[in-house]
Amino acid sequence: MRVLIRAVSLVSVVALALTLAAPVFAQDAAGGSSVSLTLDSAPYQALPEADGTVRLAMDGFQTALIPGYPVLPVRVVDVALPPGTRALSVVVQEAQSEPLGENWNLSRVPPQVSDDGRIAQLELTQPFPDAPVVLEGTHAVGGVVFARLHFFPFRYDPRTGALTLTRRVTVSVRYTRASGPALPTRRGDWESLPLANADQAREWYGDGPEAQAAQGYLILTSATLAASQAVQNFAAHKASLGFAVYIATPSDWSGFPGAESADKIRNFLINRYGPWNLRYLLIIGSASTVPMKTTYPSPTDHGGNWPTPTDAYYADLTGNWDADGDGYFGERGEDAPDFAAELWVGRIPFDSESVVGPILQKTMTYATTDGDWRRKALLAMAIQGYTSSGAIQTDGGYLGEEMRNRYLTAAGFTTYRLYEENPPATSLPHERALTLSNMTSTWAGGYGLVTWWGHGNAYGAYRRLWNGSSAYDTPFITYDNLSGLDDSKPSIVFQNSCLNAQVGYVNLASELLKRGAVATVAGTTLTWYYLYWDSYSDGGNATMAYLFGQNLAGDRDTAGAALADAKATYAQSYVWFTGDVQNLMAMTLHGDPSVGLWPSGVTLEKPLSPGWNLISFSNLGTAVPVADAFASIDGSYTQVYAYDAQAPGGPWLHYVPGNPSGNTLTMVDGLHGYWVEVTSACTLRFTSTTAPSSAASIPLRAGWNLVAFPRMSPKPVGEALSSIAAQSPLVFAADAGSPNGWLRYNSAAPAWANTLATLQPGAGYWIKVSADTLWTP
Ligand SMILES: [Ca+2]
Ligand SMILES: [Ca+2]
Ligand SMILES: [Ca+2]
Repeated sequence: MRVLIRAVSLVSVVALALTLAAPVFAQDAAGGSSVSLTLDSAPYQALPEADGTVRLAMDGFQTALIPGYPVLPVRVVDVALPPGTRALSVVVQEAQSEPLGENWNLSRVPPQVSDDGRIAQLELTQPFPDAPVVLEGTHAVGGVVFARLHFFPFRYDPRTGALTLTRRVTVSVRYTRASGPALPTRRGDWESLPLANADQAREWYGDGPEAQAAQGYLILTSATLAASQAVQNFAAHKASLGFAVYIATPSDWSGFPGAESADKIRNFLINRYGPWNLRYLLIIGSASTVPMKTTYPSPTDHGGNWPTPTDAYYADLTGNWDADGDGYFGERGEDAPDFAAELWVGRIPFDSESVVGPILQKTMTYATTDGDWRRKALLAMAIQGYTSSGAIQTDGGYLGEEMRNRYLTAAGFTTYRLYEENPPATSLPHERALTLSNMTSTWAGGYGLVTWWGHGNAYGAYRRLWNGSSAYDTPFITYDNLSGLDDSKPSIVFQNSCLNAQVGYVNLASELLKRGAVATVAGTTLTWYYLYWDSYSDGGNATMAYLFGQNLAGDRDTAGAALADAKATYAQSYVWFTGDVQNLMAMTLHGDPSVGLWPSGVTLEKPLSPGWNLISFSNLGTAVPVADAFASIDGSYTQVYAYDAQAPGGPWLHYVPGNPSGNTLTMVDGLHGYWVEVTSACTLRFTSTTAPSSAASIPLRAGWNLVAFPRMSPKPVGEALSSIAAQSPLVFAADAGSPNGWLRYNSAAPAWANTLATLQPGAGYWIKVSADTLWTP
């Protein structure tokens, strides 16, 4: 043991930064094409652990979380491919490798476990990996196609303990034309992807934004519910908030191809994705009315606790979910389900109007009101298990601490922590003991976000306790304990436990939707966690819970987007075992996917003076028709202008109310500024459900741009422009009270020469920059 520790005291051997060469295209002999790229390793450390093993860590790399395997750094690299293609293979062209000696005693990845006692712990017996770069598969968002590669800078031979470092490797990703029609590409689809060759993606797929139709919101339900007042009212509410709303019933999808209803539904969605500009999908109905798709994460065992019903089948419209054609969908390694989602999906799993109606009513109220309680998070974290001697093995409190310390506090959330106090109690700071009565009485106070980690079944979620000689479970929440929750302050919940949304049973997730929650994520089957989890990067279901909260609270995503993005990230970085595929399939959203912790109906009020006013829709995330945006001043305005230096018919786009055929400006968005002429003093009021993200950016062209200020709080102009300081911005704001009608800010001028101090929500601005750039205020 001593010898090994001495042998690994070398640190930071490699000083190369990770860089990616611009992809080079080459026609290969087989007639296909390829993308070439070069991957570099980074400085690494060999860290001695208390048990005498060493843990390899490489800057900017993560760990390949294969349960039981040695800890080996890996980098996941997503590479854009041209439209209409798929990856065939990865070929190593050139590699620079060096041996690092033998007898390395590497640390192991902890086992992954599930509530039914299954333990995943694999044994590595042959050298791994076969090649330094491995093709994981092809993925797509809409028409945007990318290959996913795994770059392993170390190769390990468990027979001798020999370790080899690949300093640099050049590979080509061979691709070919994909069979079948591709989905349409939407501008903006690829920008959110972590692509290694973003410049190439821009060339193939263009860049945004462009004026587009209203976001499509589709409701799938029974014919009876479709005709009900509750669903009709809800559809009208969504339409009033800017969505293009569609309702479909079995007669709409029954004619589509497919062996079973779920396949017909998915083919219907694929058919409607482009024409309806679909983004949100709300299923209203139980799984017997609108079925889930049953998937089989394990390719070798289609029975036991593996079959997993999922709505993820409707979120991804590009993957080949039964690539091997054996009738078992979603098998890891043999099929190609894709968790880069096209649609953000939620389900209200009830069939009667008397149950659905109040849930929809609650959802509508939630969408258009706000309260400080929504920025409060309740973190209820049980201990998951103990060693045979009664020591804590996995304390769920670490999930609460990671959420709190890494994003909740920074996002302005207050937290309340319920952790385990039964001996051996948690060592982590918390407010109160996790018990059933503390959980219900605390939650009754109203929390925007509730996240728990415990064991579970359809009935409840459970603490695991130690009685001195063995472990036993007791609930901290069940569906018989929800009556005290305040349904006027409904939470968005992540139920990180097994079976809380078990299909075919009354279950905790669906009962929460009736009382206590406006939206909730829960497992339709068993889910998996890693023993000793104490960091968000440790993977398993707790990492998915962490990511969901981060998207919801940190990025202000809607619940549907937060789950889709959490799964996309999880699929990118944390799928190393069959249990991970089961986690991705099992975790399902109940509730309207378009609700978020901030009200989706954010209202902008902007007083206007007679004559010309320069305004913007700072609260608008998705384009809406001009008439809708200015509906509140209908009759008081005569015309609207927008300016786009790149517009083909000249830079000025024009809109006159009641003149539909002659207008070159048809939609307004939250990124442009607008000149509006009004005949009398009035106030523009506009409520948007599609608030822009707190990180929304505006592409600027060299020269003049007429833009929005896409934030709902004022910001000092210097701070707001810091992301484009290198492009020497010059800003003008219309101001009737100023001598020449303008306030000015020139980044190159001394402070005394500038009259514009603050950028304001609802105002429009002229900004001149020296080069094309992206402005993140
Ligand atoms: Ca198979
Ligand atoms: Ca299959
Ligand atoms: Ca997809």
